[in-house]
Amino acid sequence: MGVVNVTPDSFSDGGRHLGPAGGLAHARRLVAEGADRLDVGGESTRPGAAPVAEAEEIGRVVPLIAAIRAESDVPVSVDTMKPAVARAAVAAGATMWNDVTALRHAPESLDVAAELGCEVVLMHMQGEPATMQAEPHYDDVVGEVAAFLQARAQAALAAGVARHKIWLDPGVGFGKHMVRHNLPLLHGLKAIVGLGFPVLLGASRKSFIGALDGGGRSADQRLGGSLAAALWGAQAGVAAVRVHDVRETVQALRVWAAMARGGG
Ligand code: HH2
Repeated sequence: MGVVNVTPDSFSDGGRHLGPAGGLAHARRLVAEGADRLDVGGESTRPGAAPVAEAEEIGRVVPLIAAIRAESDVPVSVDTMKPAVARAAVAAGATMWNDVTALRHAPESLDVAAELGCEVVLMHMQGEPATMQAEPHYDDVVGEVAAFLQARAQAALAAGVARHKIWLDPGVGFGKHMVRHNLPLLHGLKAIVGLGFPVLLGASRKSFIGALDGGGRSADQRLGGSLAAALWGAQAGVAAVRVHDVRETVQALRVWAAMARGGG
């Protein structure tokens, strides 16, 4: 899954692909590089990011999704916590709602997801984006994330979301200490895969990679660590990885898969 952020302030690529034209050029590039899906986002979730009004967010993502849809069959997800944005994105051709709040942001989120009939990504986050990195606390990070995701999947099923439309995501970096929480969570990823839903892993360019590499690496200097995390995810059985560097990730996964098969 290639990331297309049409935001001025995303932590890894904010401001680089602004406007439908910039976003479309980036989307085309990611598809040419081998992305099987695109994730279009119009609001940054990084701590301290400015909130975006609903109409503004729709104005950022909908024209881009429509433009991608007009020229490509690549499945598109919309990265939003707002049901109205998800609704507009699905009307424009998105087939997946990627929600970092696991359909908890608005009271109607679960019902809207069921009504839209799209795939949903239910991601774990402790706290709210603005403050989530202040003091995250877990007694057992893998167990707590797994229990949360299991409960959100049950809530989605109870609201009428079809079982085969549900994806889970452990939410690397969302209300988790860079090393103390993200590393045990990644180490225990198989427990999340074992819940029986496809898992999406988003570790690309995240801060724990910089922390493990001496602390001084900016987001676009974290490719090596991002590839290591993608391969770790593949080995643990995740169904997709959400990445910024598609070409390099596709190559790494192809080589890993060939070695895993033992040839061919
Ligand atoms: N990470 C980010 C955003 N959305 N969605 C899922 N399902 N999983 C993730 O790990 C995830 C996500 C953060 O990355 P990015 O989009 O590059 O930054 P920002 O939120 O600042 O736009």
